[in-house]
Amino acid sequence: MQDKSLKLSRRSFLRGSALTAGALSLGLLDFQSWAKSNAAAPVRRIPTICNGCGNRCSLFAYVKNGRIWRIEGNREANGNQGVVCPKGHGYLHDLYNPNRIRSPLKRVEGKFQPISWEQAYKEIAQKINIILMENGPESVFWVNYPQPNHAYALRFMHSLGSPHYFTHGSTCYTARNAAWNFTVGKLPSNDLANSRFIMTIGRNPAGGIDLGQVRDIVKAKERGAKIIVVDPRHNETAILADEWLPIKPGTDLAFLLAMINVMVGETLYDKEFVANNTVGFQQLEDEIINYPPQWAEKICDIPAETITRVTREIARAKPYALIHRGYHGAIGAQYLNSFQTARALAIANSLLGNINRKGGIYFPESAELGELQPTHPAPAGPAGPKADGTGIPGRYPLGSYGDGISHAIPELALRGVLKCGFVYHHNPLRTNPNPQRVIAGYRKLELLVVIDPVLSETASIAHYVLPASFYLEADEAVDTKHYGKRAQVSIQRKVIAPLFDSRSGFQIIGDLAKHLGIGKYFNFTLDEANELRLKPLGVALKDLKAKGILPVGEAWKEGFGKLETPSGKVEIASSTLERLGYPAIPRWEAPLVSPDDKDPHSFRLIHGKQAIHTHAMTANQPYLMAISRRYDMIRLLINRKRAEKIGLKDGDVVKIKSLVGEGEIRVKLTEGLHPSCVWLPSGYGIFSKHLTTAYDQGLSYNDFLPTLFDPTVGHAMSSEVIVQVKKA
Ligand SMILES: Nc1nc2c(c(=O)[nH]1)N[C@H]1C(S)=C(S)[C@@H](COP(=O)(O)OP(=O)(O)OC[C@H]3O[C@@H](n4cnc5c(=O)[nH]c(N)nc54)[C@H](O)[C@@H]3O)O[C@H]1N2
Ligand SMILES: Nc1nc2c(c(=O)[nH]1)N[C@H]1C(S)=C(S)[C@@H](COP(=O)(O)OP(=O)(O)OC[C@H]3O[C@@H](n4cnc5c(=O)[nH]c(N)nc54)[C@H](O)[C@@H]3O)O[C@H]1N2
Ligand code: SF4
Ligand SMILES: [Mo]
Repeated sequence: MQDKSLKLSRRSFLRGSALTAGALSLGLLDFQSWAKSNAAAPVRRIPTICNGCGNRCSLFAYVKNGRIWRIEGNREANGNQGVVCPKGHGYLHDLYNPNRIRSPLKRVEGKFQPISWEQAYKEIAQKINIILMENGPESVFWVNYPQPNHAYALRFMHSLGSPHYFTHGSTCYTARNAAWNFTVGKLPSNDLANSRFIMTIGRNPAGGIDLGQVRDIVKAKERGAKIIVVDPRHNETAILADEWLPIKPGTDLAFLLAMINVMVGETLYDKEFVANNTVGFQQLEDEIINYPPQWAEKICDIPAETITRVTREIARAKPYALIHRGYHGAIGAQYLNSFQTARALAIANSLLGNINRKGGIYFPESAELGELQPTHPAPAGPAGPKADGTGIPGRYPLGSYGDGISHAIPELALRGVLKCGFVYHHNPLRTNPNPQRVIAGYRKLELLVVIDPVLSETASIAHYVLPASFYLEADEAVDTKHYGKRAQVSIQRKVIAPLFDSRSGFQIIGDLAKHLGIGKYFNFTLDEANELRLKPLGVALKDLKAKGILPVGEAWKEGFGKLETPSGKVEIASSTLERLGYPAIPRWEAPLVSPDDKDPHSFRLIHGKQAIHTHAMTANQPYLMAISRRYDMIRLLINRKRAEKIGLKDGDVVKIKSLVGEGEIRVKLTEGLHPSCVWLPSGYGIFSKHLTTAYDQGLSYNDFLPTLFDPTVGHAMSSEVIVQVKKA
């Protein structure tokens, strides 16, 4: 189902969409008749960036008579190398989506009124000034999707004197990042193309799309690499794999500990690498003896002989062998044991001796953008710590201070700590767990300003909504990319004039600053700022504008000197963790909750990306939703045997219920899912009535999740939920 949509060519994708033209009255039909009448018009080609997801692939937009004609991938980009994925093709048409906001909006007695930018800025500034006077700068927060304007958003918050800048990290990746940081000092990449043995654990680049990674996995496969996918679900990447290991969700730590047990017990690890480049191997030897494959089998449901065999196989291919560094599924922010699982994953890689080696886990040469100071002095940083407790001993010492714990914002608002917030390029009412609680928290704010092109769930409850330009309408901040063996710098460019009274994110941040009396920290134009940031990279802005993406920095080199860990080496045992009161070596830790084996209706609810949707952002795109419907993708996956046991047939409607939510959805019976869980695609369940295509289609896993904080990192533990599934 999902694999088919992935294979759709652009032409068949458009043809497929045309079949459902009834639902698309404003889109394709208009476009086709327009295309005919403009066939002879001259074409302009402008390089820019796709904003269909966080990959931000490089592309060329073709424009005719002020309208987007078509897009294609930029071949110079190390990541997408000339390719655009289906959601990129689809999302671009949201430029013309009738649901877009056309001017700033103010909520008056529950209804939105269009107002001018000037009025919006003035009123927002007045209200914030009162809040600042009464509650101090710490009561103001900013939360966003991490994107190229983040440096300016952070500067804005620091100018106000608030530490409360957040990203969505605690619902995505903070456990993974923390684990890699503690082990090797930073987050590495995967040299997939040169690997001879690739294992993915809860990472699905063909569904949670990364175009470069899919291409590189195919390249490796064509050269004879073995590919193993460890996932409770037969995911899209498994289609390329030699073997699928259907693991019981939440138990990857047991699987990895057993792999390490075999590597150590059978001396399959890279002895020279371990001796020269790691600390704590002795401690690992002492601990790992407790976790033989026979022990793990009972927990993770992968036979002991399989664990032993695949460990021997991957070790034979070392150092051209890797376990994917992971992203969201399994180790990002899902389970109580996600941090330890990610630590075990990093340690298993290190034992293969693959750190910063060809075909292994590597550190791309970094290329840092320049600073605005001294030309434009930076504000003094905020005085206090973040109220969410990130980085504070006794609270969330392993949490990322830079990201903060964004799903704690509703709690902090309910406690009266946060009074006023800006939400930019982010939709917490839909992408945070436990929406009732999130709504209660965000509603408690005295002032909520949302910056978005559409009335998302979060925008729908804001006091003011500021219409962000669609990405094709706005020049934005330059950005670096680290895919492949050399860094690149890229830029989002304005391709057409804004269709409505919208503004770029960069402009809105600067405008707000000026109205708030902190304009002295924003006394530069976008071009000036971009030039300063490009300066140390030796790139001229005009060249970047012409090309869209350019290589910068040094090419990658194998091997390493001192790592950014306290010992300068790979920390198999972490003295920092020990000092903070955590085990220096990963130990088995069960997930927080588990389904009741005796209850045939009890399942763990897990989820994942489908290749044609991004988070809760693209379900309002008529072309993409046409594909969802055509391939019947809005369903809950359930293991066939388990389903039959409770009298379910394919296509039946079921009721799912957890402690915090319930909902109804049709099921899809499959052999491709571990029997202990049900799997929900993560791109649906939109409840903003303003998003007319997406509204009330499918469910979101967040509806069923309680508000949880991992006790060390603070991440959302978004698969720690048990649901009852019954025929409706
Ligand atoms: N339901 C659900 N929840 C999830 C996930 C999921 O897949 N489904 N995934 C989890 C993960 S991995 C992540 S990373 C987070 C992501 O969660 P979020 O950070 O909330 O990201 P999106 O859902 O992509 O929402 C982005 C919002 O930005 C708006 N937007 C799009 N383009 C622009 C622009 O150019 N400017 C501005 N100002 N706004 C823009 C969109 O309209 C949308 O409202 O969610 C987590 N939670
Ligand atoms: N199409 C699409 N692509 C995207 C995005 C998107 O929204 N849509 N978002 C981007 C972002 S922000 C992110 S974070 C990445 C996410 O990329 P991934 O981390 O690859 O995405 P997920 O689909 O969340 O999870 C991957 C797999 O983990 C499996 N899984 C769930 N629980 C477990 C478990 O306990 N153990 C194991 N071994 N597997 C488990 C799921 O079945 C799923 O197949 O994708 C990026 N690319
Ligand atoms: S992966 Fe697809 S949606 Fe995401 S940036 Fe690239 S082309 Fe756009
Ligand atoms: Mo993510």
